[in-house]
Amino acid sequence: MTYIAKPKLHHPTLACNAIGFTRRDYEGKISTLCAGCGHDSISAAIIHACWELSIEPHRVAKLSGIGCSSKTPDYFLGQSHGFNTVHGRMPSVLTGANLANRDLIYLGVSGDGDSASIGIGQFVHAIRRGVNMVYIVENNGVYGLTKGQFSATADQGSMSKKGVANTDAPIDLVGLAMQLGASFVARGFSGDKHQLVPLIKAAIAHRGAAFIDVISPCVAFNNHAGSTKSYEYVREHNDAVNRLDVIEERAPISVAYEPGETVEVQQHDGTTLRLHKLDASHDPTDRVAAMNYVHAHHASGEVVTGLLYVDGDAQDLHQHLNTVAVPLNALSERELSPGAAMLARINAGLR
Ligand SMILES: Cc1ncc(C[n+]2csc(CCOP(=O)(O)OP(=O)(O)O)c2C)c(N)n1
Ligand code: SF4
Ligand SMILES: [Mg+2]
Repeated sequence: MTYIAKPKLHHPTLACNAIGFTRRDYEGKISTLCAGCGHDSISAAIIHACWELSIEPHRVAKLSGIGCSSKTPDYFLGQSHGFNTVHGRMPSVLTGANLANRDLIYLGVSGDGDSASIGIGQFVHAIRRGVNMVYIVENNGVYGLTKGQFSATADQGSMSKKGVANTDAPIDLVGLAMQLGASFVARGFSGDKHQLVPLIKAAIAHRGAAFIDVISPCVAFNNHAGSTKSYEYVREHNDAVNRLDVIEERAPISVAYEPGETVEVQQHDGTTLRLHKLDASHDPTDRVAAMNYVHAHHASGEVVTGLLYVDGDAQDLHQHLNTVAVPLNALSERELSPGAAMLARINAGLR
């Protein structure tokens, strides 16, 4: 495969973040996706979010499966760790990497085929275990890479490019994630960067399983009349429940807001999520209400976007397992093998 190298030089006046990096420093290779593919906009949003958070690229591990969506980690964070797994196996590889080195920021990027079909068992267990990660599904309702077959997230009755209607019931990944115990659940739209960038920033700051379903139109196979994952359909049926600001610990918190219009959620790392409610009926800290809200609006043909549910006090897999604070891959041989006397004591305790 040939790659076109990106020029490394950039304009000297490009803004730098707190650690001296420009946005270009968070880019990857040149994308080979179709022009206009929603997935490229999601890559741009990830780059923007990491730059704004001043994340050191070497602290990020990006993992994916197979699909056009799963190719995208090649197109952002070129200085980060990366692993492209077998189709649908990203969640278990990410879980293992996270257990071995808890100090990295884990970013799982997947598609609706990768996560809702072949990888659904993996998706389900990584979410219910509370793996500390940002799990993004770039959801276009089709298997883009293999030429547009319906995926398991395609709405019943939605039409293929050739005019065939999908007869199967859809899997709603945000509803499933909430039911499974994800502690941060959001839905975005690749065409709405203003909403998506803060969602990604908030998900990175969150400890626990953070899931973002991003509707991402496939311009080649699923962007026509009759598709519920097209740019036009989502723009016309989008119900944005809130707008989000992520206020970092070091920034002063201003309090200029009207009571009743804004909810603030503290996260474990000291960041504050400020949610500007557009619809006062949605409370993102009430999981059952959030599930009902999403299902009721889906039934009336609306795509609910925004931060749907968050638990600011969530615990992650390491806390569940009571692992040591030092990353397991940094433990010395002596710590990993405490000797025959200790083994005899452990064995005695099990008799
Ligand atoms: C084990 C295995 N089965 C099937 C395939 C063929 N395959 C490649 S990508 C893909 C679906 C990708 O769909 P999705 O995850 O939605 O990604 P998109 O291309 O739509 O972004 C399939 C079925 C494969 N690569 N490996
Ligand atoms: S086939 Fe669809 S999903 Fe794949 S790159 Fe093209 S537009 Fe994107
Ligand atoms: Mg897809």
